[in-house]
Amino acid sequence: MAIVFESSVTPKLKPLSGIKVEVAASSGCGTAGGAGKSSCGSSAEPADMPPEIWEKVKNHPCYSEEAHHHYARMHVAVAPACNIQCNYCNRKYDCSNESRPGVVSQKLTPDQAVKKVLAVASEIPQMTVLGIAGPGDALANPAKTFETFRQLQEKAPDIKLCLSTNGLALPDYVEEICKYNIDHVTITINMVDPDVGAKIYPWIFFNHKRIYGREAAEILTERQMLGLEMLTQRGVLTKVNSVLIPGINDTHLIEVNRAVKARGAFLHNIMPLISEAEHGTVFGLSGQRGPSAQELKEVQDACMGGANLMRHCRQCRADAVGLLGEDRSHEFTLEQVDKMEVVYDLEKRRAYQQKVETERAAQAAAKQSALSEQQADDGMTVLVAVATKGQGKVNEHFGHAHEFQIYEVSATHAAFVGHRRVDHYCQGGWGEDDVLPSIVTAINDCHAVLVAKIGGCPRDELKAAGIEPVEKYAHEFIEKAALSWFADYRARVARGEISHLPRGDAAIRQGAYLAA
Ligand code: CLF
Ligand code: SF4
Repeated sequence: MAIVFESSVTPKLKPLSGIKVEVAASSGCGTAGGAGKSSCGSSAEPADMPPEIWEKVKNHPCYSEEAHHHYARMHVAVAPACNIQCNYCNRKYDCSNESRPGVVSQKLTPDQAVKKVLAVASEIPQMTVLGIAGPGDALANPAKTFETFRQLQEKAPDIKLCLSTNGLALPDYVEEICKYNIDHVTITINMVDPDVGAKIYPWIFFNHKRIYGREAAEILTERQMLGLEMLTQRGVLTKVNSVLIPGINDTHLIEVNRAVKARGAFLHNIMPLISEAEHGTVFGLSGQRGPSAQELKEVQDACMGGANLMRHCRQCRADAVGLLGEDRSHEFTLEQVDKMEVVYDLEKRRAYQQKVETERAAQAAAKQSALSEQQADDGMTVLVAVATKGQGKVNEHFGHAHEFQIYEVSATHAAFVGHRRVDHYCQGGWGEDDVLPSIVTAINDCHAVLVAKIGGCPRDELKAAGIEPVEKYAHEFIEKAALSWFADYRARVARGEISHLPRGDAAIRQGAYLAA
């Protein structure tokens, strides 16, 4: 398995261009797919949507931000072929619409895939969703994709089935999708204007022939919109993924957001382009850059009020296993699965998930309590970085974090707005000083970093960079910790002990990260 591993972030930050904000029309929450209420987003709660929709999203880690701290997904790589070409894809690797370029998966037959799913489900009871997301396009490989789903529907009835596609073949398979109770479908839609599309897609393969340029993009967008409409009419929760490509579709994504919302998309996931030259993609080789953290956030914020936004995507690999921020695929290779004794115990899985629900309720209550203790809102909003390894808690050592979760905090809210991947600072007992600048760059837009523990050296460097390291809230729920820190921070500002200063931009890490 060839994996490209970046050793450092190259911070190339530029001033923000100032995207014009156009708020898309809203028709109220609880319409098709629960879309419409600007505040619900992927951090929605039961009160934000009809019960039958909540049932579908509550333990899906991609469709619910809150769930992604507790529940895991897995992908099986049964779909190698693809019917289009994206300029950010190199076919030596997996489909970059749902996974990072530079990652290659072990391809499986449907029988091998089903065996692997049952093995993972017996080992990881919080694994609730099985997705087919490549390594090519799920619907360019319909026989393998649907055979896998057919078997799983029978053998693992409690696992939600999820499918990701570029949408070209989607209208032809909507009935099949419904037949196997596939309740969650993702379509990657990067444009609704063929002139923009021609810059992203050199060709498609449609009706037995290869079609190029604008004509290809025109057919693709028509098929994507038709497929989306057909799915939402049938009550399938449909998410749209868009790759943000600066200078090509950045401002255009606001129009995409409006178009997909109008067709009933449940969620819109705007992801940063990853385009390192070593991935050998057209964009990588031509020097097309990805967005900075603030550029990504600006586009996402500009889309608020349109389709609900997902901001917690990890651009995971086509054979990913585990929580979104972790990757346990290396524990479940075919060789290892063959040696495992698999017992699919439905009751045990349910009992475990019940415990998770109790913990989630405690987390929500802690957040409400911390919000009720805030002083009056004075408009101050900050970002804080959090080191966590799951369960919705500040429970990771600074030096062990391979990502930081970013929360936006004010007197009225504490919400997940993104994540930043980093290299481990701690390398087997000592701190890797070369790594520290890249971590600072990754969380440079944050006022504080909440950790379970941190050593003296990184603490001093973070302080020097204007980022406050905070251990005080170790093992507390994240939102409560962030709100408590924020209340304390505001109090110190009010007493004149510190000054509240604006922060700068941050860099989004390029390249794939290695499984632990
Ligand atoms: Fe997989 Fe996609 Fe289903 Fe999730 S991933 S098929 S909806 S179960 Fe999730 Fe991974 Fe982002 Fe995809 S974090 S790349 S959005
Ligand atoms: Fe590559 Fe996926 Fe695009 Fe196909 S749809 S070209 S596999 S990124």
